Amino acid sequence: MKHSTKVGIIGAGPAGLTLALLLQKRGIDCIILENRSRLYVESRVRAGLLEQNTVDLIRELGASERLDKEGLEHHGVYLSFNGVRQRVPFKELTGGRCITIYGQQEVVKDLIQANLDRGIEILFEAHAKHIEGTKTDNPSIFYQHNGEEHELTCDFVAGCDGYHGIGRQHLPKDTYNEFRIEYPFSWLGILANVAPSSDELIYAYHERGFALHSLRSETVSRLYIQVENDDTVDNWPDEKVWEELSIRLGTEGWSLQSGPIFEKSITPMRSFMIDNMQHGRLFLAGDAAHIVPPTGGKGLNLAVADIRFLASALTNWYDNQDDSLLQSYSQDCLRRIWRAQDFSNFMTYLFHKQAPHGSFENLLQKSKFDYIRISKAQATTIAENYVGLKEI
Ligand code: FAS
Ligand code: PHB
Repeated sequence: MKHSTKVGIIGAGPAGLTLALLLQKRGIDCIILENRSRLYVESRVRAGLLEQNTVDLIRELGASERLDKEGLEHHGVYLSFNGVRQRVPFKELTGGRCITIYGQQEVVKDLIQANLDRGIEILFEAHAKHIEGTKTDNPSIFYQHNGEEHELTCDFVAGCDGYHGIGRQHLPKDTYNEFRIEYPFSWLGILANVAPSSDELIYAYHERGFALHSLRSETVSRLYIQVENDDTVDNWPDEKVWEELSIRLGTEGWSLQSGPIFEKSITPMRSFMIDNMQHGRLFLAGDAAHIVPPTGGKGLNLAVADIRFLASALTNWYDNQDDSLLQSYSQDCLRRIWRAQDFSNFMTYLFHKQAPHGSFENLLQKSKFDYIRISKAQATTIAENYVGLKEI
């Protein structure tokens, strides 16, 4: 079947779903092609930290009813180094900006429901196979759905299809530079039915390795452990997970509550990006163009930040036949992407075990940690990057 729309969106993750809602709000038709089922994308456990900008956008889109009810607004974060814990009061240091803890799968559920309620077409289990004509005025996405081949012709293609999608593959190699760090460690992430042992997140360096205490609700905790890249969840029975977390997160006068773990997965840590996110009528957004190590809690938030620029650029083109924002799209996004890459890399090197305990490199880590405690300027730097800069 051949059909058409104004903007063809590949991917129903945070990027694709927010783009569709912003376009619909401005009267621009679009269709989302998503290769997984609705159930799959709504149950995929990933991020959990929403920056102020992201919460503001979801509210602006009128899709924040559950988020406002169930999201956990945080005003500070704990940083720990070998059992010494300090708190960074980011609300106080940033003039009131906060983060909200709310699982990415909940965000995706809310955004999908909002898209469907507003009549936006999302084709689930529709696998985009290739894109043609991006240097013409009507590119096409060729996709497979219900065992049949289809063609979606559009004015623009939005590659919101993540790190493993086809969007980035469509960019000619000589149109961008690629930057990459593959870190020598991964994260074992768990979800457990146990009340959080801390009211705010705890990022901890320990000589045995990094650990992060996050949460999802008053009864569900989300925690992470630094593991080797070749480690597997089979090596981590619940008892061992809780014992290791308790050691790495421990501090005087505090104890970690344990409980039944119902989700366990290992995610590699990488920094990745390209310095051009467009080719003709194809525009990339989110993980399709960049990956940050989750230590800064930036992945989902960067995806949404790209979309703000892309939606404005497309609106400007349809409303005023002005392509200036489309031309500057990549450069506009890259300012925030570089900032998020730097902060995520800083937090990753600060909190992960990479050098022998007591080595010069390790003592430099400790010096960075101590500096946050004694310097309001450095604490403010951490705070404003963590909650996300309002403008950049
Ligand atoms: P997404 O990957 O979310 O969405 C892309 C969508 O495109 C997917 O639904 C995919 O099925 C679809 N797609 C791909 N190819 C397609 C094709 N050919 N045709 C049709 N559809 C196609 N970030 C954090 O901040 N904190 C975390 O703790 C964290 N943990 C993560 C754990 C894992 C395992 C992963 C993979 C990522 C994690 N992230 C984390 C990053 C994550 O939250 C991303 O930044 C966020 O999902 C980016 O959103 P999108 O750009 O929309 O990409
Ligand atoms: C999470 O709650 O999943 C989370 C929070 C902060 C991070 C990474 C993940 O930096």
